[in-house]
Parts: sequence; structure tokens; C-alpha cells
Amino acid sequence: MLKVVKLGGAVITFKESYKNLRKDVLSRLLKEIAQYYLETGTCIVLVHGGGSFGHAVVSECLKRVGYIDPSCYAATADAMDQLSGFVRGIAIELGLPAVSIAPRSVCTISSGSTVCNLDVFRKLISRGLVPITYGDVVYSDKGFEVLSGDTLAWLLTRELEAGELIFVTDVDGVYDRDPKLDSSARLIREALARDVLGYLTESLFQADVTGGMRGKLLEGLRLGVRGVKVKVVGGFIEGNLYKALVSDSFRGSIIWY
Ligand code: IP8
Repeated sequence: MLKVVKLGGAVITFKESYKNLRKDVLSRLLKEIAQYYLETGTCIVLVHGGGSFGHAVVSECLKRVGYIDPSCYAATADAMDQLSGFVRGIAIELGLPAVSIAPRSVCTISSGSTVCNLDVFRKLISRGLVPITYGDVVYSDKGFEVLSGDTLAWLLTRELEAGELIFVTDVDGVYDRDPKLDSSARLIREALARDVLGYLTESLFQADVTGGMRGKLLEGLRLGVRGVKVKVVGGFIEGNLYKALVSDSFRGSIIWY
């Protein structure tokens, strides 16, 4: 069974400080993935977010120019390649046969729908590689747009028929209210996707240019993902991702699609 793992940008970078990698956290998470991969040989696709690389660059040009112009596209693509280079470099050092695939080479957006040719993923996975991909800037019928790593993770899950999708986030799972703003927020341990979306209001978790927890979960329903176990896992707890990879006993939430 294939597993798709999405490492949130807020987990692997310091979001408030320009192009600043959380190297210790990233290395630990990759170590947990490598341990699981080397023990079980399970096929894995790794997706990561933009954090203070992609998001910082795009937000700056959106403020300055109002849209993604060619230099903004180039700067954002470069920032994401830098970040993915760090992820790939560490992954390879840890024994993962990792290879980066740039979404801008295989995906476009047309009338708001993302269309990707994922053949290269299928081929590389079938030969034992671990593809690393990420949120990116892509060609669109409106010019250029940001394709979020979350959307890509859902598409990969649906198209490659993954059994599990794991979101590694800076919160310890899905809460009924924003735990950063409300200390009485309750962690939802296990639920059906359509039930859990009732708890979350639109205004919650709108942290960056591609939306937060509600958008993340809604996207799976919007894209018609079915029969998948989705785990939302706290990324700052040592060993938690490994636990989520091998079992259902981890700090976080299980959401059924
Ligand atoms: O952090 C966005 O990816 P995300 C990537 O997964 C860019 O939403 C280029 C901003």
C-alpha cells in the first residue's frame, strides 16, 4: 500500500523568518520516515509545503505587483527548489532513494481545476524511488497560480490509489476550535470527514496564501477522495510520525474519507 506524507511548511521552516529552515525538525521527521521505509519497504511519496520559502516569496510579490508575474514565478520556483533541495539532501543521507519532481513540470491549472500527469511518479515508485514533490507555482489559464502541496497530496492520493495520507502539521491534530487561540479546544480523535467539517468554521486556521486546516480537509471531499484513511499528526512531537506510519496510536486525528 502506498502512503503519501505531507510535511507542512510551518513544521519544516520558521514561517515568520525569511527562508529559514527548521533543520532539526526536518531531519528528525525524515529520519522517522527513513526508518519506516527501510524497515517495511512501503512505497512513499513525500510532499512538502512552502513555509518561509515559497509563501514568503509569493506574498511579497502579491503585495508588490498584485499577481504572479514572470519574475515572481521564477523567484518562487527557485525558493521551492532550494527548500526541496534541503529535504532531498537530508533524505538521501538518511538512506531514502529520494528524487525531486517539480509540479510545475507536470501540472497546470485550468478553470480552477488542477490537472497533473502523474506517470513519472508511477514509474519511479515502481522502481523503488521515493518521489519528493511540493507546493509550487504552475502555469494556469489565468497566468500563473500557486498549487498548494495539500492539493497535490490529495491528487497523488486519489490518482495513485494510496491507502493513507498523512498530514504532518504544527498543531497536534484536528481540533474543534483553534488551539492556538482557545485553550479549551478539543482534539478530535477519529471522525468521518463530512462530520468533522461541521465543527470547523471558515474563519479558523487561515494562516497563509493557501488556507488552513478546514481548507486542507475540505479539499479531499472536493476532489472526491474516497476510501482513504487520513491522519493529521503533530510534527513537533518526537517519534510521533513514526508511530503514525506504523500504527493508529499517535498524537493526532484520524479522518475517514
Ligand atoms: O505550503 C504552497 O504550498 P503549501 C507553495 O503546501 C508556495 O500551501 C509556492 C507558496
